[in-house]
Amino acid sequence: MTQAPERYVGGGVPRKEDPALVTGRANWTDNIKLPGMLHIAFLRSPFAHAKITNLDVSAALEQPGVVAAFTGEDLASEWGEGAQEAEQGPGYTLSTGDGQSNDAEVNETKQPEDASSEEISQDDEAFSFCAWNVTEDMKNPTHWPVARGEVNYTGDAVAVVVATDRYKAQDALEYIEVDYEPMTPVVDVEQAMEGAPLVHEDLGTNECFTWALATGDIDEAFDKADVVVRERYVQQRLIPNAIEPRATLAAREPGHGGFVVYSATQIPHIAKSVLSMACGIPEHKVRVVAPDVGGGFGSKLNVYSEEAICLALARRLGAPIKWVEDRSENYQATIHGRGQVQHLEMAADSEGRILGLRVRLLADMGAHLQLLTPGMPILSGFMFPGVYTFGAYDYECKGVFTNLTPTDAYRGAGRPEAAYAIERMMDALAREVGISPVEARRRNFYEPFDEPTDTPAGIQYDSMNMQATLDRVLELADYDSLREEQQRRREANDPVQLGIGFSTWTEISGLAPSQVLGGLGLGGAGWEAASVRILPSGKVEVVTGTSPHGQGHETSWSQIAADVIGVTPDEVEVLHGDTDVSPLGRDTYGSRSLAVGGVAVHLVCERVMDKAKKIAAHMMEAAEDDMEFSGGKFSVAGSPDQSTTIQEVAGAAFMASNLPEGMEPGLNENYVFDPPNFTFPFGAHICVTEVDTETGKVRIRDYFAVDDCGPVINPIIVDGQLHGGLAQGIAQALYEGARFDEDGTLTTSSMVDYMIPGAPELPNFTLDRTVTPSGSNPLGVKGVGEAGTIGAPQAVINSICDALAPMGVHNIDMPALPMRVWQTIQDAKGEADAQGGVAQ
Ligand code: MCN
Repeated sequence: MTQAPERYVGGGVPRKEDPALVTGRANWTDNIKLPGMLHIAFLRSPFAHAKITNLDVSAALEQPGVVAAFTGEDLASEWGEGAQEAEQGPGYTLSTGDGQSNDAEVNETKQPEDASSEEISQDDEAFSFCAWNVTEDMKNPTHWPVARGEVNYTGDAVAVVVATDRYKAQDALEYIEVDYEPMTPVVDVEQAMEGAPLVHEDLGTNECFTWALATGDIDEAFDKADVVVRERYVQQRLIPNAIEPRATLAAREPGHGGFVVYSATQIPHIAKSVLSMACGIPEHKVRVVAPDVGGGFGSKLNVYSEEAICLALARRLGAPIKWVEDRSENYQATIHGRGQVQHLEMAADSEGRILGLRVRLLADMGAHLQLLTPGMPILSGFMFPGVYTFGAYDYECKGVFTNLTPTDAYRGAGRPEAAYAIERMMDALAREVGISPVEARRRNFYEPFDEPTDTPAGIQYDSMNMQATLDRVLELADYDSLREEQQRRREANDPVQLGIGFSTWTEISGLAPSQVLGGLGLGGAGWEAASVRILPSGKVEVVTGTSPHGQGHETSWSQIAADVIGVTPDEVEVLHGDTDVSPLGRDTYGSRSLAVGGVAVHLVCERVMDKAKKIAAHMMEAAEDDMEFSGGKFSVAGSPDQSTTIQEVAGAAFMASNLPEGMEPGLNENYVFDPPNFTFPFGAHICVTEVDTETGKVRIRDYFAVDDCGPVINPIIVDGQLHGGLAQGIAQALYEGARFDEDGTLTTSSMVDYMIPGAPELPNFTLDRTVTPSGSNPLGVKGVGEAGTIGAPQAVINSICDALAPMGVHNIDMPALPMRVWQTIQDAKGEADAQGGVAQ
């Protein structure tokens, strides 16, 4: 036994997860091989919008190693409640071989000769993976896992081939005969709302929903305003790039009577419910396992057609079915993030105090609604007021269908969009009123508070002290000398100008409470569960409902448990990611895991220690109230030499031969925590750029970030989360953006065309923190997983605009690639010339 120090929480405990991850010992979904396993590949639509006039998979069936091939019509009976009756398996003989993928015997699977787009029967159920009904009249088009009759975006699955290995399945796709009748695609949200062709003709509109939120008297605010600022911002679509693409393996569980689905998912618990409904398999017969998952960034906070197809085919063919996405499929058929056109109007007095904010927003849903698609602009809606308090807010968003890849949660999920817009507006306001960006912000901050405080968006922030984070970042950056340097360069007409950009931001994290989420129409609770077992030896097993895929929960939760139980983090094993092992959970997203799941771990450990204390008191023949616990030992107050260790208590609890009268043996407890409010991390960032006015090239010279996520469990992990998050935020500002041509074809369809920055493109980050505890949970913690991504883009763009302000440049759309920056400078020069100005 190692002597435990008093506290591990707050200490830089190295991540337990890393040795396996960096030495090739991780267990990715694609590493899992089951006997008789078959592989599937998808034929995907090259058209953004087309009718399928002919589809024949029979030639593919003749190809070597091909076991079966299916169209959407063939699989129609697999979905929804009635699907059980469709069970046909096993239509395939399992090999008793060595478990390799290409050793199976091939059965003939009879296919219809021509499975083209016939009329979809009236009796067919509507089908969708979407769990967020943001309004009662929201339009939710039927979303078949494999298209039936019509394709709605490039990458829509048209047919699926099953073969003995992945390459044979892929090769056979070429033999599928398919004819399309192209239809005019809708590739732009504004065009979609202006009577463009319809994405789904049966809906009669491209509008998915209108959602509104209003507080205060917005008309009065604008009537009284001395200053009105109006801007239009575009949030370009982003493509999530987890290191591990999606992957799924579904199989019958031997002896279990049910199915197991291994999936590279962030949400095994949610996937279990959704897949059970999608395939009509009773929930208790579906087990979902998330093995090691190579990142997700929100893109694996989803239940995808491909997962449901693997499960349905495992049932239909009686064989394990594996699918591993390739990178081009990832680009086309995994969700995209962002995609908003934002119109903002801000009313302020002559001193720059905000009176009201009006936001009108079009949010690109893409062709179908994925799990949470419509909820993204709703999350934005709560966050546009940012860290500023004012009297009137008027928000309206419209979800809009386009013939593009569906959108959904991508790191930040609705909050980066809002933080970007309000922070760009603050700079616009400062310019209009003639005050500095720092002063414009300070005049509108909340006074520091640590009790729930109403916001213009009708929610309550938990705690905030923006003044302290802003002061600290100004100090860290040596702000005055930066401005002096900027002035020198301006006076010297330096072709490389210095920009100083601010972002003072907050976000909504720690997703719970269930009651609020339910009130917003989300079909899913927000609590989190934890269990603890102190084993007879005193070693500890913690079971969590969170599902880490890079965030280091095994380390953080060990620290939390170790502190309460008085052991070392190495003596704690954290179990997760398997619905049989951790049956209760709401998974990992929305920077919720610590503030809900980590807190549940803390609370369950306290609960088990209450019992341990009773046992220790009984063992020491002392009153429970006199017991003290420190350094892993119970002692009686006033006699510290008389003690019993937690390990001795654990042994006694297990042996159960000397327990207090009527006490249940063992040291095992459960806890489900549903917090009273969200948590609202905040921060102040300064981005220092050097902008080459001759080439448009932007270099981030320094990036200073002072973040506040309440007390920190593990500073190494928090810094890592911030580094990754900042990189993604900077990527949106400077490099990344999905582009489609007018036919709806993705032109940034590979990593060659879609620029993901690496270390050479990124600065050294200078980080610091303030600590303002949250009242939403007993640890006072707030989330940090998305902080950098939410804080960064506006700091970068504000910085570039600041550098170019003397040339009359006030806005640059993201990504600020050199060509775009250069062109913006040329346009500003042209305008200045036209007005007889003196732009340099
Ligand atoms: N933490 C801490 N102290 C705090 C806050 C957090 O020590 N005050 C630690 C936590 O203990 C945890 C980590 O920071 O180990 C992140 O915690 P939290 O902020 O609760 O976020 P989640 O664990 O819920 O992670 C989700 C978040 C999201 S929404 C995305 S997207 C994202 C992210 O995490 N995707 C990631 N970080 C990622 N990191 C990796 N490597 N890969 C992804 O896909």
